[in-house]
Parts: sequence; structure tokens; C-alpha cells
Amino acid sequence: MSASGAEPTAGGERGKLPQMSSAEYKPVPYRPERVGHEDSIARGRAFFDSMDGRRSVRFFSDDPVPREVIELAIKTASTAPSGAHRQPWTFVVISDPEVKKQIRIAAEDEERKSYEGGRMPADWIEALAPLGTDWRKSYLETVPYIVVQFEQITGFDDEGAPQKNYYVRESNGIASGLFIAALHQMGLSTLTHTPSPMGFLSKILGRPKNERPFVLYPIGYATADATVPDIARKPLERVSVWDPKPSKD
Ligand code: IYR
Repeated sequence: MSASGAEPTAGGERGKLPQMSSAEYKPVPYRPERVGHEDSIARGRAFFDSMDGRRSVRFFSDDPVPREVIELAIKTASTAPSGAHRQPWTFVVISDPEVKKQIRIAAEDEERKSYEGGRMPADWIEALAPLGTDWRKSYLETVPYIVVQFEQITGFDDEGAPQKNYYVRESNGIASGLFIAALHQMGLSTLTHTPSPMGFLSKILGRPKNERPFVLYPIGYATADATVPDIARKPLERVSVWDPKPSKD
């Protein structure tokens, strides 16, 4: 059995898989750097220590950010694995103060309805209490850049005909993680903001029907007096299970 699973199974006609067209599958050699154990651990520790220092930030300065920082973060996000390698995302970059203002007004409108208009259930409001969030999003006008990641529910083939995408949410989630990791590595701060509902972003940003807003990121430098909630991450034992036994039933 090859890794592609392209061979017909023993089950005869019924279990037969379509023959993969060899004309379309053209692999090239891949030789990732082989790293010794000590170096692996040293690199892993350094990366973990750096990423463990990342926090979601809500206090931003208006200090300028080089355009290349945003370009690099988007390019890094786009290295994410994706369903059928469709890369079903669009990162929309906003630097125009007028558009930022429109986004702030629309986002605060929605958030006010959620927080104070009874749209968020009590348990949700309670869950957010330790984070100190409310409907006010003034940072949306302060930051030098807002990026909105859109998920492409469908895409287009080379002829421009609509084409199905696969694992769109999962692919976008992975790209989002890489995006915020890249920003953190470059010394920038951000927040994965999901004003709900986010439909207003499609309108303000003139996005086509096949795209849906996924996450909004205000991006900039944290202010010198920025604060974050006093919360801790779960220890390894609470986020992993090693060599579990099969269940009896
Ligand atoms: N979208 C709201 C509410 C909110 C929801 C979750 I889940 C958070 O972790 C934080 C906030 C807001 O941005 O305030």
C-alpha cells in the first residue's frame, strides 16, 4: 500500500479507488535539516520561551509599523498546510484611518448589542469577566494596521470557475496561529478579535460573496503601560494525554 492509497483494495470492484493520474502528481525531493537531539531541545525551548511570552494585547500605541512586517506575517501565515493545498484565505490589510474608524464604529455597535443588549448569555459574560473586556474597542482606531483574515468558502480554478475548498475552518485556524506567532517573533502585538456578527467587515471592505470574515487583528506595538489579565496557561499534564489505553466499550 503506498502512502497515496491509490492502489485498488482487495475488495474488488466495490473497494476500488479511482486511479491517480500520474501526470498530475510530480513529487520533488524534500530534505528537511536533520537536527541532533540536543539542538532540537535547545531550539524548542527557545521557541517555547518566546511564544510563552505572547499575550493578547488591548493597549496599543500609534507608533508606525513597517509594511514589510505585515507582509512577512502574511507570507508566514500562508505557509500553513491547507485542505487540498487550496490556501483558502485572504488577508485584507487596512491602514486608512477613515476605514479604521468605520470598522471601530461598526464593531462597537455589534459589541454593545452583545455585551449590553442581552445578546451574550450570562454564562458567557461571566466567562469573560477575568479578561476585563467590554464593548469599547478604541484601539481599532489607534493601531497603525488592522488585518482581517477572510476564509474562502469556495475558490476559483485556473479558468475562474467556482471551485470547492476543503477543511476551510481548520486551514484558516492554522494560518491564524502562524500569523500571530510571526507577529510575536517580530516584536509586534495583536489580538484575535472576532466581533460578532462580523458581516459588516465584508461590506466595509468590499469582499466578494465567497469570502467570510474569520478573525480581525489590530496590529501595533503595546503601549509602555499596557496591562494584561493575570491568567496562567494550563500545565502540560492538563493539555496532553500520553499512551492512553483503549476504552472498554
Ligand atoms: N467579541 C467580544 C467578546 C469576546 C469573546 C471571547 I470568547 C473572548 O475571549 C473575548 C471577547 C469582544 O471582543 O469583546
